[in-house]
Amino acid sequence: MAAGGFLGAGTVPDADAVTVHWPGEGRPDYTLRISASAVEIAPKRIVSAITYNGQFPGPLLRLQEGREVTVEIHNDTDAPEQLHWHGQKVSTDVDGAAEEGTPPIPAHGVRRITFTPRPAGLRFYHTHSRAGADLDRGQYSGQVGAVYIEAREEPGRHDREVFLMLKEFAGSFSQGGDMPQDFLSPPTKVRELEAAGESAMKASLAKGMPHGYEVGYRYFTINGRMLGHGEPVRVKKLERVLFHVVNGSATEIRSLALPGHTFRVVALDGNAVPKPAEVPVLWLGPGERISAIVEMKQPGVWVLGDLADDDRQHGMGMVVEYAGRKGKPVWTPPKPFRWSYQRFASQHAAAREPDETMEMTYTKQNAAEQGFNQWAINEQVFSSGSMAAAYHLQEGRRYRLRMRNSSDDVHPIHLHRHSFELTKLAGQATSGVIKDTVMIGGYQEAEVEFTADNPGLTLFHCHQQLHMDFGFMTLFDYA
Ligand SMILES: [Cu+2]
Repeated sequence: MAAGGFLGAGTVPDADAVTVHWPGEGRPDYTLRISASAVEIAPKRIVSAITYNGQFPGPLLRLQEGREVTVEIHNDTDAPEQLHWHGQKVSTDVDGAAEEGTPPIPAHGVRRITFTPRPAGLRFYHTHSRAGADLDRGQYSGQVGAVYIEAREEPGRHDREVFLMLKEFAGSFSQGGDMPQDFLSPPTKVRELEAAGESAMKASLAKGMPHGYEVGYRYFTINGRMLGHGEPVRVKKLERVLFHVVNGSATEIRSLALPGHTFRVVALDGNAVPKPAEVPVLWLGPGERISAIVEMKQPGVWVLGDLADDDRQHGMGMVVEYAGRKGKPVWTPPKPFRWSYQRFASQHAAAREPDETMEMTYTKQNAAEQGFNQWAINEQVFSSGSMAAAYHLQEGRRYRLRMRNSSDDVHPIHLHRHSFELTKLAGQATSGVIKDTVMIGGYQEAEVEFTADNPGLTLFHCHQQLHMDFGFMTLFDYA
């Protein structure tokens, strides 16, 4: 495998540093080992988590588009595991979702898979196990790592790359939470969805139900280190740094700002956007990725951090230090700013009308399942006991998903093994932005379109672990 590019401050360790196997002779290209490990997130502050190769984040896998790789996955834990290749167009046998029929990596066992990485860009890998009420399982654990698939020709208008993995540790349950819900643009809500959602919530509370459980965290990290406790990103004036940001959180929406600087967003979920644009703040739901170039033109020592003061003060940030500059890292909050995918979209209308439109309404039943909110798509609560596909695809046809969110929560909606195009957000038509995970705002509508080009069972779910674990999931199959 090619050596993995710049390996400096703030970057995720490259897999080559930890892999003992090399291609050829039937040896895998990469070996990943799932095991319980100690992660030192700050000096003498150690959390225990299930990780890949004893480290957090897992090793950065740099793959080449179209060049087959073999990965051997060992599971040293007591429970079967699934390793999902998020954002890649792979087969169900490899994808890493029990619901699609991917064989598990058995407890204390091993599984070897071979696949052809595609499409190019920033992807990631993570566990796809259900956690339910167990905050040591699923993506609450440390099973997250970045994948970068190099295109045959990489555009090289930056000086270097820095990978950032955003992740919380030490979760606990609370009733009600403080998740940001009001940062998406356009803000237009659908009155009918709001009325239905609010009256369902009122009825539940009137019956004496408490609010459903949410998860809060004690520690916040970027690349496994709390703010101030990792190596700073060391930069030089006028350097152009390409940040590859992955929201590896199980449940949290994250924001990032760097005082005095702007982010030129060049790719969303690893896919180049039609219209790169500069923004002061990045927002990412669980599972989303952003690639953005920052031109370093404000010498100083800065905090690259989350807008939420409490989360940043508990670690969600990283120091950016210019050469020759010393002192306490500076944070200043950016001016109010709303996140809009359309900012990076094409000016042209969609090129092709879909062959079929599928309707979906998302509803929440407050605290309905042992104190957890229960989620439904068109009134169907997914459970792994009833796994028949609810939606049927025909290869080659193009589908529109019309999604209506009848809850006040923002949902990062994820489609496996396919990419989709954003075509309408909160009533506004858009085109050209290709993603695999999209946030739909509270009481909002969104439409995405995709071509059925990868036969086999295809999982679709909200990427918020509490939501997917308590019903917010469905399956597509191919006729
Ligand atoms: Cu959700």
